[in-house]
Amino acid sequence: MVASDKISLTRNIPDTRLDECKYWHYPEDLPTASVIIVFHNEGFSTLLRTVHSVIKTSPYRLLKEVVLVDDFSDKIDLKGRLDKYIEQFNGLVKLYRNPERLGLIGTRSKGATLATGDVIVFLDAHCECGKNWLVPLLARIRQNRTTMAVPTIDGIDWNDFHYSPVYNKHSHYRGIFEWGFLYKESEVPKAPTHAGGLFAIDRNYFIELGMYDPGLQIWGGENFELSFKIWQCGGSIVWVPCSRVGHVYRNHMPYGFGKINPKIPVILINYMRVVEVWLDPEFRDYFYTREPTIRGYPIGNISEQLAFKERNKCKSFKWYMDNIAIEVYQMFPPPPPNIGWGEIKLRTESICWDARGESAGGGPIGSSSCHHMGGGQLFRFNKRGQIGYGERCIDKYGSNQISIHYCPVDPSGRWIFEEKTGLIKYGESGLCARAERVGGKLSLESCDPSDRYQSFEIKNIKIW
Ligand code: UD2
Ligand code: MN
Repeated sequence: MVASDKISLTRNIPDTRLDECKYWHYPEDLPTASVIIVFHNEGFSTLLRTVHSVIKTSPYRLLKEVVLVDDFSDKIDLKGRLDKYIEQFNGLVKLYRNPERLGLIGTRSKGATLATGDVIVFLDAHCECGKNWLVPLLARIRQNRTTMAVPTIDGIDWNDFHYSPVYNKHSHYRGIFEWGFLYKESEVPKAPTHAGGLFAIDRNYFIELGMYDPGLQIWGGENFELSFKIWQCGGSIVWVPCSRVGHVYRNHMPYGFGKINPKIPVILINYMRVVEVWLDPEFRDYFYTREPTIRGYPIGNISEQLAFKERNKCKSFKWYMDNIAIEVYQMFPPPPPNIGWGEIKLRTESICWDARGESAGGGPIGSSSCHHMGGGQLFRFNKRGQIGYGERCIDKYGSNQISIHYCPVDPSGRWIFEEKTGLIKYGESGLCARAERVGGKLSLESCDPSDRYQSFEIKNIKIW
């Protein structure tokens, strides 16, 4: 915010489009747009720079309104000062306030019902729009009202707000996912999913789709819900290279999740709703193999979503995988079943493998007292010898240490779990994992079935 406050609310940003974008012609009779910006405790200057930039870069006759929806912020400058500030826009900028925290997902759906334009365009409250960004999006929707049009996102630096492209200018990208539903991207044509924040869609079409599943809470997963729903039920998503919008990528969550406090992260509950509604059973299993602790968690009523799918004769997830998200199989092959998951614990003592906050490329991991809460002590051991930790994998480090690595594409590894002795062998190297009783050390030593510090069990944990 300190950096943002020093920069003009109406600054110019670089034109990051491909050269050819400057010469494209678009139809005259385009639908009108309502740009919807939902926010919770955003910086005043960042929010208003977004508003100014939308107005400055959009043709007057196509921008019906800018709809701001305040998701129950408590920052003082977002109250009276904001009301006052937007008076200068003479009604073009409308401000609504939630009487309680709805989360970004519910707030966006609410914004859609308040909007009056033909097309709604969602932006985060910390964006800046590039030259002529709106028109190419509207053109795609004019051509096909069941298309969601996604601008290409540039980066705005969190520290100094400098603006730069994040994608290689001459390549095209699209959004995909891995089996834990972490959002990923790959290079190419039509897009299986979208990052979530910035997109344009026909307003009535969005409402016909039931907007977002109202059971999704606060933040996360709504991009997959909407993507799967659109594709499986006959629509499409395109990434539009000539439409560029900058977004401030933050390295932390700047807000809490309000009053709700479930035993598993809200985002995982959201993912589960999406999985249970939109994935066929075999694909659901891939997700739960990757996120095993949450299987069975109560996710509320999804009958409305299932009825929608039925009513609209939406296609299967297999169809979606085979026809739209085709590269997911290659980039993230389905995970083989786990032979075990949970804490990797000494059989005779309460000492567990512990990632201790290390990440891929970091130092060696160790061991510590078992806390049964997952986190750094949650591992998955798959049928093909791979030990997984979140989206990463565990492998040898140096000559006899163990650390976190990026997983190979092929979901297999060198680990062998010997049920009888509890040895965790590193391939045929003759080395086995050994946790020291004190000192938190975890290393690879010569296998010795009589050494009780080499004898492990993989024990399910229950986090809810
Ligand atoms: C990404 C998306 C974001 C959304 C999110 C959740 C991009 C660039 N961003 O993370 O749009 O899809 O994933 O899946 O694709 N907000 C509220 N109420 C809340 C929380 C947030 O109104 O309870 C607002 C917030 O002020 C912001 C918008 O929602 O304007 C998106 O939140 P974010 O910027 O924290 O999400 P982001 O970019 O990390
Ligand atoms: Mn954002």
